[in-house]
Amino acid sequence: MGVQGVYEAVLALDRAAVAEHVRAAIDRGTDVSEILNHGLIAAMDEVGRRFTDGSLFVPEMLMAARAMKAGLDVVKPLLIQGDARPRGTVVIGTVEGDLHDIGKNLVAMMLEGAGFRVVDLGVDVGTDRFLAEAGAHGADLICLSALLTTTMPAMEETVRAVRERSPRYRTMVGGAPVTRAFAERIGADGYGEDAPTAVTLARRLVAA
Ligand code: B1M
Repeated sequence: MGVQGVYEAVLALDRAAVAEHVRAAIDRGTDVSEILNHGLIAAMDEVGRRFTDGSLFVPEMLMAARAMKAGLDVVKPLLIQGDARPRGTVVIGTVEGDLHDIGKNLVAMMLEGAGFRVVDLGVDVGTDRFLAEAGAHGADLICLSALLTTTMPAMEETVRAVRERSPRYRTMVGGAPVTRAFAERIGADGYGEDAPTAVTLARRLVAA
């Protein structure tokens, strides 16, 4: 079954089976990025397609998210066992009005694995909280995730406020509806297309 089993277990909304298939794939030596991209993330894309065409509803989307999280919990130790040198402090959160956190959690795990100290503020985080926590933790970088087109303005507002009120912090943005062009237009310092890209970019932004 392999990665296909992971994919199918997410679509079956079966948390225990997802964890089991991910564990089995790891034991067989399957690359973690293969498990993520072709198993877990591909399944969530299919969930999104089914939601759009009306064959699946919010409760199922939530169950799929829980199933995906069960899989992420299994791969997490592999994602964070990398580089132990402290590279800087990152404050990360999903922007105000937005409750999606799977992609943000994945980015946070990979940043941690790359040696960053990560302060995860969770979801529905407003501008003032981003700034207060960045100050309290001596952050180098503020990372903002948005999954809804309707919360992209909140991202824009936070990035603008950081530039105006605390320009010493770098900002990185990402999430499914966010594009490089949008990131540039709102004045973010970087755009992470996916979690590995976000890590490469965070290294560059913190070193700059
Ligand atoms: Co929602 N939802 N959802 N949802 N949901 C989407 C985003 C949607 C595209 C589904 C669809 O219609 N096809 C759609 C948005 C449409 C739009 O904006 N135009 C949508 C909608 C409409 C909604 C509601 C409004 C539904 C409703 O209530 N009627 C509602 C909104 C609630 C709210 O936030 N206020 C809602 C609710 C939910 C659930 C709570 C049920 C659940 C979230 C559970 C959770 O996160 N804990 C959910 C889910 C699961 C999804 C889909 C199916 C999957 C998202 C996901 O986890 N993907 C999603 C469809 C889809 O995206 N295909 C959908 C996997 C994850 C690994 O990918 O988050 O993109 P992603 O992260 C990637 C990259 O984007 C990037 O790296 C990650 C790894 O590669 N990345 C960054 C992300 N953040 C980054 C930050 C960075 C850098 C890279 O730097 C800082």
